[in-house]
Amino acid sequence: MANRLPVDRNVGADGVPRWRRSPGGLVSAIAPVMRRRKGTWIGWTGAPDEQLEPFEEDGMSLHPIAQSAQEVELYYEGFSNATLWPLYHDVVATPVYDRAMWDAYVRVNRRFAEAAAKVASKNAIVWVQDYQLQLVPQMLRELRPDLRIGFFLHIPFPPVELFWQLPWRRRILEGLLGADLVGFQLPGAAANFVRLCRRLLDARFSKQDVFWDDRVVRARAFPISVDVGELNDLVGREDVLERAQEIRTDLGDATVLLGVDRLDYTKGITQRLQAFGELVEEGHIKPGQAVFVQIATPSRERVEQYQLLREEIEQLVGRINGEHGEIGFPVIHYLHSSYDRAELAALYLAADVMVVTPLRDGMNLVAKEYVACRKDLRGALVLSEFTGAAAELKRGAFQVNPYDIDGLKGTLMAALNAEPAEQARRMRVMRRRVIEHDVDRWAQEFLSELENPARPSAVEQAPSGLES
Ligand code: GDG
Repeated sequence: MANRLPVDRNVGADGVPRWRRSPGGLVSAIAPVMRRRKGTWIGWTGAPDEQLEPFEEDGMSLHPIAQSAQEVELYYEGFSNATLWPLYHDVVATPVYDRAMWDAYVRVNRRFAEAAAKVASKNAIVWVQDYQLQLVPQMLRELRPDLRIGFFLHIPFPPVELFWQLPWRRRILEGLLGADLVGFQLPGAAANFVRLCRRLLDARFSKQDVFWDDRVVRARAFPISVDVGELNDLVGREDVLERAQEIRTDLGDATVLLGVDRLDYTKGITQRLQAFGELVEEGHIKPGQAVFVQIATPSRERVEQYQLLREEIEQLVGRINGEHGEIGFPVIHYLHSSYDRAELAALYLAADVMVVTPLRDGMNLVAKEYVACRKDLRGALVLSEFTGAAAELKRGAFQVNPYDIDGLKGTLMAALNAEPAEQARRMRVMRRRVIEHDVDRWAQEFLSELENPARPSAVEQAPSGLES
């Protein structure tokens, strides 16, 4: 179960609507797993006021959930993306706390829970995804105590001090505690969750287990990853290799720095463009010698903070190009558009430096995709310390604090100047990690922990290891 189904409807040039896989980390990660396990995906189609029958698409069985236009505004754009999203990302934007938004969140979560209660067979496994559906585990357990329920949070889970702001903090925690297993990207997030259960609900706990309602709720870290096989196939394709070459030629054979992000204020796009702009302004980078390609995939376009961010970034790009570009040589190529996977793979292959500078990010799959695509061992990854991916890739990436613009400039230059041997050494370390821990392994580990808890009965261990 996820807020969105993994497909978007697009109207083709012939006027015929077609489904197309939607962008975003969650879909990239879960779609291959669902296809292989032949499960049913419960989610919203993306269009308001639309009630569709279940259908098959892209090798998956899809079960649509309706949302009214007002629910989209209050539950999705509102509570999910104007309240929880900024709150869980270190409050990098100010969260909105609004009671009507909360009411809609409860209503839509209940609808999802009721749909799953109807669709799931006896003793089925239900895997609930992400911050939009945090109340579903508890609601579903009340309706169907026979189910085994897992929850995975794709974004960071905040520390006690920040979570405490949320007027409905208890309800969210109780919602999550309906699951048997609550998964996070990093151990620190799981620890934040357990600490909150203790502080807010006075729950008993032992290490990463919370004792609640005569059950054990396990909190664990499962760092998500990418479909290495799919990317490997893509970068082995002749047309993708040719396209990568074509991109480089179109960019005047300049050194290519690349950013690929949903247009989101957590991604640190402004900071990286500012740093690059200053390097050009100070003459460290000459127009024509290096170009920055920034793909900014449209996202949450009706949420005000996203509209403001878009204006800010477009002004910045316009200013930098206006001041430093030359005819035929803009210094930044900014593309506010969505691309298919083959084009993304070609871009990754064309990039000398991949620039990933979020202010906070649960994991960041773009960083791992870049690594997975570079079997030629070329290219350098500049990676923010505030991504989940940094925990795994720190030995090979050029790590950076994106708030430190001077540091970012220095790191960009170091990455640009890295010798091929150093690039290869760093890339090899990162590739080993990503190849060994791909998305299949992530899903396997989560699902087998859900199906067969690794430890014997945690309840029996509770008295000895109990902390209060
Ligand atoms: C959330 C968490 C966590 C991007 N543009 C296009 C496109 N993409 C794909 C990328 C990548 C995915 O979208 C973006 O994933 P990220 O992980 O970088 O970021 P979020 O969307 O914020 O994802 C994040 C993730 O969930 C998984 O748990 O890592 O921390 O915030 O796969 O390639 N895909 C296509 N066209 C595009 O234009 N097809």
